Amino acid sequence: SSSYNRRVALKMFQYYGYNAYLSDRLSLDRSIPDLRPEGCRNITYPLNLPQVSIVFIFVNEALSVILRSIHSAINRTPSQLLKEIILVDDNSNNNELKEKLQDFVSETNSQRPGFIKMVRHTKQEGLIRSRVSGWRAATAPVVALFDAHVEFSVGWAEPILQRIKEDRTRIISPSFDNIKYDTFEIEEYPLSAQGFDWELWCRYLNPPKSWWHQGNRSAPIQSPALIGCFVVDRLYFEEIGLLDEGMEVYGGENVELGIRVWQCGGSVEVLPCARIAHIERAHKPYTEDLTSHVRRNALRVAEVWMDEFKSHVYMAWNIPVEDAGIDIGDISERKALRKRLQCKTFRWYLVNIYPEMRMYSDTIAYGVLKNSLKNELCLDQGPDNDNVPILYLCHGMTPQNVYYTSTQHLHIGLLSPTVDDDDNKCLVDVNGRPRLIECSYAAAKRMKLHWLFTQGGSIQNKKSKRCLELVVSSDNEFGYQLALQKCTGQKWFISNVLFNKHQR
Ligand SMILES: [Mn+2]
Repeated sequence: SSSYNRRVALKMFQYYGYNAYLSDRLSLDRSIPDLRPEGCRNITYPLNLPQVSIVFIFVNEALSVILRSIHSAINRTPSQLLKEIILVDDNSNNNELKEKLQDFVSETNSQRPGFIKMVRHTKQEGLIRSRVSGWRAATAPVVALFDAHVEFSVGWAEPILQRIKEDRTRIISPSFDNIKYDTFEIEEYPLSAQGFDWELWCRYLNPPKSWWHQGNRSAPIQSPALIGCFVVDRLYFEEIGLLDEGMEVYGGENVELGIRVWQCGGSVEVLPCARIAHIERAHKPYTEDLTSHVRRNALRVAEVWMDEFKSHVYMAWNIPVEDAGIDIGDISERKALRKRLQCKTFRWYLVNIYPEMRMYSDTIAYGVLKNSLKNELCLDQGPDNDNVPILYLCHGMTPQNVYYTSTQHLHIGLLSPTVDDDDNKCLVDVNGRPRLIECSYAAAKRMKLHWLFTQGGSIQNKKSKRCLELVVSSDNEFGYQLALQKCTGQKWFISNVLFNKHQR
């Protein structure tokens, strides 16, 4: 019955993070729209391009989704260029990935011996070591490392293989479109470079101005980092240090690779003519708490690669730079790698490769901000669409992030990662009321956004002389509300004070 089918479909959705019930009913050989920009279709490529091994990694993925990834790889890669397909099963526990997948592999290999290789982990190693396992099994001169929930667009391989043939130190990402997790329709994404924020979550970026100025939509887009799937010269990948295998589960490895390749003499680019559709799952299958793994991996990147900017990562995660209480594992090998490759500084990388990244070097204190009158309450940005800061029970998540700068600004909430999204909120005295206003706007309008504050002291507006204080309020569920008033000597404490040597 249809209500039975709906229940099955819902269960499958909850398990996989996409509509696997629908996927099981779609053709494995379906075509997807050709979304390449103008100019890509009439490029001719040399006949002697290097061969590629395509690696698909997965854990508890729907069989039909894996098979569609494989079918589309075979259907849309010129057969003389596709040497082999490598499947890395990161210790999945769903049964259809055992016998049924093995049957498919055996049948394919009976016609083309050794064409599909199967690597199975006997314990879960996470996405990062899974990609490296796939690379280890690969034998073609070029390796493409992908998730197993993708569909290749026509002509995806040739432009990538040509760019790598020209220069083996280029690491290439295709341009991504989205396969909608509920309907499996293809959604076109705008052409983008790939970067990250200060927590080191990856994000799409508007391509650099120089690219727009060329006026050629098929030209490679220089990219600060990688979203996660990429194509690389097999031996160069080893020379440059593979991925950081000391990272666990998920996240950060793509950012680390991008930073490392640039700092150590290679480059990263996204090719508009190579397009791949990818399912952005509603949730990921690895673990309940991805965030703690992403954070740990991010701290490894900060400690090995970011020099004096490592504090930015700690600030973004709102944890102390010293004694954060997070075991990031052994990083001595990665530090030795950096030394051996004689890599450039992170400052060089920021200035030359990722100028869109916003620097916060003027931050002198950060964390949650508490008043000694009521220790369990924290300053909080309040409801999203409001500009009124509030007091709320301390939870230490993004809405309670506070940053105090040497320019005497108090930023509340998320730090904008790039210079393009100019939406940092500053605490401002607006007619005697505390308000949150975009810092750049408040500065341009010469509003009262400068505050005098030292640890354990008052927070006093430099111009109005009013202090940010707590006043008793019976309407408020916590018994207090924020006010700007004549200073009575209330004391404020912020979790982390940076002793910045430029400060003195
Ligand atoms: Mn994915």
